[in-house]
Amino acid sequence: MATATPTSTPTPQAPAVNRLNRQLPDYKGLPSTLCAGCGHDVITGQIARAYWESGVEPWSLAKLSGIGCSSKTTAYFLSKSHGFNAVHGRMAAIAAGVTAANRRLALIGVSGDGDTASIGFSHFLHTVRRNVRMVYVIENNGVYGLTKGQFSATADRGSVRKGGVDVNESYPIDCCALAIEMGCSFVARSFSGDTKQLLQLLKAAIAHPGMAVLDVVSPCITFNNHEGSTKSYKFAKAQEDPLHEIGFVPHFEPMLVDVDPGKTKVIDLPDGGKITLTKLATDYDPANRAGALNLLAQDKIERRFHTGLIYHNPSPSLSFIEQMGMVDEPLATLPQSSTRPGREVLEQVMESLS
Ligand SMILES: Cc1ncc(C[n+]2csc(CCOP(=O)(O)OP(=O)(O)O)c2C)c(N)n1
Ligand code: SF4
Ligand SMILES: [Mg+2]
Repeated sequence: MATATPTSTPTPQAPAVNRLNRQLPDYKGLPSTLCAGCGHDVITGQIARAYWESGVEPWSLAKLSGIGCSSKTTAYFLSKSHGFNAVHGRMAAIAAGVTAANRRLALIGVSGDGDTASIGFSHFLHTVRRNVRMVYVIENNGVYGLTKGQFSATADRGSVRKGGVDVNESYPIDCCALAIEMGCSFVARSFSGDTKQLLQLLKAAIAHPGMAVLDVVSPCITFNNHEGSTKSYKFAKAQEDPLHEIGFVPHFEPMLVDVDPGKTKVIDLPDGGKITLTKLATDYDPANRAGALNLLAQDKIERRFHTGLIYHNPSPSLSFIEQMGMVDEPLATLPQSSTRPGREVLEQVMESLS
């Protein structure tokens, strides 16, 4: 005789929430219109998760971008945040304006290797050297994906275009090396196929009190995923060499892991958060600026591809708005008496200049 197995109704699990009692879907955006399998979509998912885990209020954030498949992605995360989609290559300049107008907004900019290293290159460099406080993500696929796969300025010398005919003869621009040269205090490289590392780097970048540049190799599966490309998924997967295993503990969470000082270096951040770097094959010190530049130069020669926190200065220089002496209040909330000084004030200024 068959016996009935007792069944019970499973207890519904409460959805996971962050410290603001918000769920992960609160940090998502519109459905992506990119090609299925595009590396950029993976980065979008990690950006949403990083802000969720960091407990940032969506309305306290502004998302900025330029033009390109990568620049479209700001529509696909944090739909409750502010957003500005600039013309091609001008995202960095807009970011400087946004932070000057309202320093209380946190900023994330998403750009492509074309948007940043070609048409927007001077804006990128000056924004780095002015230390505009923002997370600046470069979704680096070595091509102009949106306009059908021309080589970008980050394409390695000798890379072959889809179809196997065109070979890139120009030297590549390394946005990480240039960012270090321009005084950036947080420079990281990652790969869209390494989601665990990318998430930790994004969270550390969000907590960083200065400009944080993240160059993420993000394969364009439609135009740059073939033999002869050094930004294909297969090449990146084989060549990715993490410098360390990175962890991040935000200021509002206790540090629960036991740290072996021989293996793990803990970096204390000004807000109380911590970055942990656990040694892998070799010792790497991201505080050594010359060492970081040397690593990147060697990578270029040897066609290697190191990922992780490449350079970090725990005491960044004054940010752009601090250098400018901007007031704390958003400019739009200031009274006319502050924004339109009268004739006497202008006369005093002229007098002081004579
Ligand atoms: C002023 C201007 N010049 C050229 C273009 C054409 N254009 C659109 S996107 C793009 C390059 C995009 O490449 P990238 O920034 O690497 O983004 P991806 O599509 O690869 O993610 C170019 C040249 C444009 N939109 N505006
Ligand atoms: S063309 Fe390339 S970069 Fe653009 S969405 Fe498709 S796979 Fe992504
Ligand atoms: Mg590109």
